[in-house]
Amino acid sequence: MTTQAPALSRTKDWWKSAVVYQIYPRSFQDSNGDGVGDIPGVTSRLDYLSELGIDVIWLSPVYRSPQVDNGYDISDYQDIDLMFGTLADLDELIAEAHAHNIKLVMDLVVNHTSDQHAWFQESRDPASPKRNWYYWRPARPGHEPGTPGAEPFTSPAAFSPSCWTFDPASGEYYLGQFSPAQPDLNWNNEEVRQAVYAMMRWWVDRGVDGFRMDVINLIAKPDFLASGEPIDPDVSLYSSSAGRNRLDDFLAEMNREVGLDEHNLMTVGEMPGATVDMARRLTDLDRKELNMVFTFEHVSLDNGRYGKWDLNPLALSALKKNLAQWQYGLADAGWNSLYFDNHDQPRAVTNFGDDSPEHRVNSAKTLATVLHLHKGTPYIYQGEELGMTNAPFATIDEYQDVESLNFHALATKRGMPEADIMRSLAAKGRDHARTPVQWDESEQAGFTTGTPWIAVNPNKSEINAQAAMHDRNSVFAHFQKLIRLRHENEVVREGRFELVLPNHEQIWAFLRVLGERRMMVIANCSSGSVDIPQSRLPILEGAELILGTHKIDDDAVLAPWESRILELV
Ligand code: TEU
Repeated sequence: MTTQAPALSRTKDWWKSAVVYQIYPRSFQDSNGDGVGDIPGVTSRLDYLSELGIDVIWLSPVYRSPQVDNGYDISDYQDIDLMFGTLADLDELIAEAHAHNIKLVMDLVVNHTSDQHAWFQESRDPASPKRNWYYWRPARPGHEPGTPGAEPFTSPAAFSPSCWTFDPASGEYYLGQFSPAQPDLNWNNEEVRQAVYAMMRWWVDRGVDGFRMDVINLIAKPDFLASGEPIDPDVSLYSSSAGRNRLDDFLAEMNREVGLDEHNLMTVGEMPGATVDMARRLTDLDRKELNMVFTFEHVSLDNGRYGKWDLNPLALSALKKNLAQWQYGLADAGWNSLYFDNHDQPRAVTNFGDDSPEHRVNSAKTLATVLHLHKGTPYIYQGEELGMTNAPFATIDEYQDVESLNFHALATKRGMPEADIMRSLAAKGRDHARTPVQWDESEQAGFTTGTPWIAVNPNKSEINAQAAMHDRNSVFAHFQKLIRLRHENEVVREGRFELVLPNHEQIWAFLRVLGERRMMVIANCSSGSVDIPQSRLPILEGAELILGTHKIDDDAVLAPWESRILELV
């Protein structure tokens, strides 16, 4: 028997005033000394999260998994991986979180399963009724199955050279857009959809408050795949959008069948490639599909033509205009999610700020100020509230992530110099977000009594939660104030957004307007001081300072990484 978690009341649109905190469990807190974070570890830190003031936890996957992609390869959706604990531990987490007035949102990874999932194992038999639960295709005509170049067509996967993997037992290939250990489910098959909805209802009954949906736009495949017709070997997975419009049908059906809207559950769809128009449509509440979308646009602005590893400089004007475009696009219908950081991204303070000892604290605070004063639902990624930085990994042995290792192997094969590969990894590797949360200055930063699965960042001596909680000027203290401000101030929640000084390359400034009330954020996103171009701004005289990062010496000048939130009169 399991203990049912007491439900927290969920009013309509409650998530519009909420701040979400993402937990990547394997790196959050270990409770049993095996070096891997776990669910009891999360439960033990709920007081800390209450102190921070967040409303919702989004828990990255804790389901049964071979851990090829750290849990984003699920072999059983209705059980917990032993490394993270048990279902009883999860029930306790839900109950305890609710007792702390914190809701809990599960990660839903249903574009693909693990290749170890029972569904896929059955599907490998061509005679199985589950054969059509995945995408199985014969070799390219005229080619010997399993030989180089015999894949049905050529498209790379995110974490391996090809999205097709040959299965010798049945002589055919299966599709996996991430790694061969993550075969894509066939959403055109009604049985697949109903199995997923049943699983989601089971979690809703267990007391969870919503779902973060992994790469959910990818469930809608182009027609040439969906139809089962012979495939033109010259197509690429991304060459056709026909058929992808079934996404709306799938999401509306899921909403109805699981009762997402009916139970006021929170939903956020992660969508690589989503545009503003698409997000507005999918998050228009009248359509009853999703509440929010995670866009990739603002975190891809510095991608070169070969993708994320191809490093390019990022202009502040490009970043703020991109966020503004989403603010304008979703002003009247739909809703934004706001993030700089997650488990796939480099640390925000390193990527967008200045993580040198001189500027780290102020740049972490100012980035947070800017993000949290936009309209939408802000997401904090574990450690962001401490201003944690990228790791100083210098050799490939220190990296663990399947994406990084695949990039290293491919780039080495193509002849890219090791130093260049390491520079890309140092800037963009996903492991930077995955080093253990720094709780204190002890050897393993209070994360584990054992050997951590990935090295602790040595800067835990300066950057840790214990120190931050005793420092009134810490990044943590600033996040507390920003969260409180959102809870208490309706202009922050509801105000219309307006970007000012769009082309300024140091200052990020914008207005939030609600009725007669006007707030202005003015932030120096550079490591040098800058004059405020007063003549090009609304009148600041007499404005009340709601929250600032610095003691103000000169009204007309912003210190490096100084930001001010003002209420205009
Ligand atoms: O990420 C989707 C996604 O597009 C990323 O994998 C992205 O391609 C990559 O991180 C950018 O370099 C989601 C999860 O957030 C990620 O952790 C998983 O690995 C992935 O899906 C597969 O489930």
